[in-house]
Amino acid sequence: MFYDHKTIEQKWQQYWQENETFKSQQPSTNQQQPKYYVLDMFPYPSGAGLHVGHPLGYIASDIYSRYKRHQGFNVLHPIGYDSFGLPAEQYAIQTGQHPAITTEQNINRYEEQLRKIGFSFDWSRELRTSDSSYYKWTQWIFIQLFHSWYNNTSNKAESIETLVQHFEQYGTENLNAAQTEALSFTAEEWQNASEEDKQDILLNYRLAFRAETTVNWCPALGTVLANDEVKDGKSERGGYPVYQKKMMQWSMRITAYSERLLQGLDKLDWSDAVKDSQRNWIGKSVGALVKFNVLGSKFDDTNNQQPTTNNQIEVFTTRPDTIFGVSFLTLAPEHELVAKITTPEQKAEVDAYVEATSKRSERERMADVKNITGVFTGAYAEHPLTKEPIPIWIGDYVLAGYGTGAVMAVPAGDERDYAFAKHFGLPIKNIFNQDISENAFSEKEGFVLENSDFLDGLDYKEATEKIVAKLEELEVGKAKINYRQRDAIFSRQRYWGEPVPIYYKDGLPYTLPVSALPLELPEVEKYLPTEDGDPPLGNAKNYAWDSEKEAVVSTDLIDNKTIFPLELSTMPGWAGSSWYFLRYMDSENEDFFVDKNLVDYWGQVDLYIGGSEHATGHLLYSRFWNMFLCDRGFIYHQEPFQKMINQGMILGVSAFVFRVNGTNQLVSKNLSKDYDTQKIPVDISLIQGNDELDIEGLRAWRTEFKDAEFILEDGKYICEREVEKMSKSKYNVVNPDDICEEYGADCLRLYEMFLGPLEQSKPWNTQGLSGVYGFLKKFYNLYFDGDTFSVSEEEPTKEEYKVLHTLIKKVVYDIEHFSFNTSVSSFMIAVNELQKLKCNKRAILEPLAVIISPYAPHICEELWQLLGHSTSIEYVKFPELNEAYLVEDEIEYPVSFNGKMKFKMKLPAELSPQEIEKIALADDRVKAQLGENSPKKIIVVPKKIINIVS
Ligand code: ANZ
Repeated sequence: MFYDHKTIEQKWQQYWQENETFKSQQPSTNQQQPKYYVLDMFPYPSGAGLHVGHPLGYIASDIYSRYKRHQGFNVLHPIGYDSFGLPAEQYAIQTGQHPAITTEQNINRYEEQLRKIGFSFDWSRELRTSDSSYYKWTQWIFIQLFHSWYNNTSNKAESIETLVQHFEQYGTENLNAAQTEALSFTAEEWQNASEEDKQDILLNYRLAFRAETTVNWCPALGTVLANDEVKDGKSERGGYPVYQKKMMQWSMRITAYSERLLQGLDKLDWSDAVKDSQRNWIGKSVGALVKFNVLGSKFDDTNNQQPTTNNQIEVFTTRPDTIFGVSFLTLAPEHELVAKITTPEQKAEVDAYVEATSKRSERERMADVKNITGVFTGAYAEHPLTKEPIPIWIGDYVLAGYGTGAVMAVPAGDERDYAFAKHFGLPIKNIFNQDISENAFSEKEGFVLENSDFLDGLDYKEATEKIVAKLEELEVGKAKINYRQRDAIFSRQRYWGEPVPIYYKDGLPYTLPVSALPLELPEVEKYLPTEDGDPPLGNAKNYAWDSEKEAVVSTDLIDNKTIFPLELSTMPGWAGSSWYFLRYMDSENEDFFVDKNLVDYWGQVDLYIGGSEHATGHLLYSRFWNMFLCDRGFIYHQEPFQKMINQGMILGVSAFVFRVNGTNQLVSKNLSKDYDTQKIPVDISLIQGNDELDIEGLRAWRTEFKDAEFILEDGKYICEREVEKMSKSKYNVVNPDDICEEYGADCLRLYEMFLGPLEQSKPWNTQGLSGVYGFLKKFYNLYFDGDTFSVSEEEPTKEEYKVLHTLIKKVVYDIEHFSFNTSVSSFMIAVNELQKLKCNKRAILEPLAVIISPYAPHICEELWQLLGHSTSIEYVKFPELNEAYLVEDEIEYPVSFNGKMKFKMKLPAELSPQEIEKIALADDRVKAQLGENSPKKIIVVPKKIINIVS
């Protein structure tokens, strides 16, 4: 029978849509079905549509979802769109087209493509982060963060009200809070403070707060970028230069959660690679803070060379045990004490150096280990233990934003300090405090660190403890844990993002009332920043807050009495994606972001599939917001994603032609080495078999090739091929629509899985599809006799049952271990064997369709219907393994004579050793081997061997 994939697939896609086959059940109290939540990372709907690399993870999660439905779970398998973002905005800047229109078009295209692949999504829960019904709740979460602080004592976020109560009663006494800077005031001072001062103080503790921060400013994009959006000093999108700039920005106090984000990783079933990159990003360092008093310089009349407590340099060190080896101090050029302590002689040099450093980004400074630069300030500090004077330098290898922005330099223990000391001829001390400049570093053994008397005989840990105790006793230092992770900057100077629900009164931020949400994105004439340098929302005519009417009104009406300016920046890309997994549980709720009962029922995402490139962005921010919402009692799980699998990439096979430099000649691959050429990527649709170029096609593809001359080999133009990331910009994408058209979605699904283990990267090869297509035809035809559908009601043979149950065992194991590629080969083996056995028995073919259906759902639905069923195959119980069918009934024994195997003998499996011995001795072949000899001994190992000693 002809396997008409097109008709079959269209028919079932329509059936699923009309019948809402994959809609998850909302739990009701009398029927508590076990749940399973399978989530894909939702896509940004780009204009380029999907290529075959995109669905890889979706196919895997779809197989798993369908398998879980067969097992009786109420599966939540939703889809939506991360639909705010830069490309739509840039397109809007270029064309004036509203980003909402482009986004809508792209989403429609995505949906069409996704439906064609037959995914079992619950489409009724589809969400879009750019819909105001969704971002209303993103704004609501922002408001909750604004009205919360982090109490280090209770170790969780609390309502800002509890902080205000603390201030009312105790001021800052006994307060242990996550904060921008340490403040100190009494209850009375708080009570007497003005409203503005109070608001200003609270900003120091809010989890969403404003502060002056050094940001990655990208003038070409007109916006601030997150660290993970910057690669090598350039914007990831567009490759524009990025500069460091100080700006007032909204930030999220994610650092309050550093330790919990770190500890939580231990319990997650994620890859080590992703966990490690989060650990590195958080960057926990255990060490100490140590204070060094700056010695009054001789130019300071009041305090000639005496220690002064006015100016103290605090350093963070991970190696307090090396304190006797401190040879100098190095401050970051931006350190606030630099201007105060620099001596007049050194001022010019220091100023010039500070100016020069401001032009370099932190990344550049960190990456540049070869170029050692620095300047002496002319000032000295006193060593807290030895009381000796120590020179104070500035150097750009010390970063202003890490630790305290100052280091105690131990050239005998730290490579950068060593290089700095060598470069400037500074002393190098061992930790006896002896100068060892000449032999501090041995090429062979590295650093030479010896213990002082004080530390004699102590190991590193004991020495560290002893020094820290001493510093604490002298009140010049204390133990300290430092995290590299910084607070997350939350403002973007862009149009196409969530408006921040904030207005400004007397320069201070206030949240809009929740009842006024959503604060809709206003219409603007231009999507560029305003002439005054305000973000694009500054162009909006209607974007002011009337606090009496509680409404957005014309910007002209701002009087700063009752009508106030609104925040003009928007939220970053990660806002909407930090909680979408919660919204799917209750996507249509208009009264709350998610109903408590539903979040209780659906709990966590049980399986999350997506790319590992989100390790330190989305996956960290989502954990942070989730923990926060849990702290505030809105949800019940600390961690959003219990298990995660990161799919590998599908690679494209790019094609290249060689243009002879300075000419319009293209030379074929194997002749190109004789010419001076440039390699140019061309569209892979122009390649025929054996890498031959469709020359006329190329001429038509691009005008630059229209009149090109071709230097051929054997009458052909052969292209170079190279495996690289599949991407539209490399002209190597394969569109899944074409594959669905030619081979069908079932074939695409099976083939993508068949390519190799899910987590590995693998190249795409369209030619491989025909093998899988052949399998589908063979499978389909098991159910037909010629053109007639034909299955028999006869009882299957043991052999047929064995094929079926071997398959059940294998596939269950594979799916449960996410080894989807190996299942596909087992399907092929099983279908081949059943074909050989000419099996058309219902008792085999019905379960066979169920087993294959998670992978190739359309064909299996069709067969299921032909088998006489009137409902979808989706909820049929997955066939159960019966091990009895796998037990061998005959064993093939190797028969050995004096240890040498001579022949094999088939015997029933259940015989006893005595019975085996009897049968063996009566066998003619055994008699012939023995000849005249009589056997001395017969060794029978049941189910293994027979050995005859003569
Ligand atoms: C003395 C010392 C001796 C250090 C030694 C290391 C080895 P992590 O692990 O990254 O936390 N440091 C502190 N603040 C710095 C800053 N703002 N910029 C550059 N370096 C800074 O590293 C902490 C160590 O890096 C600290 O411990 C300090 O040098 C340096 F044998 O202090 B150490």
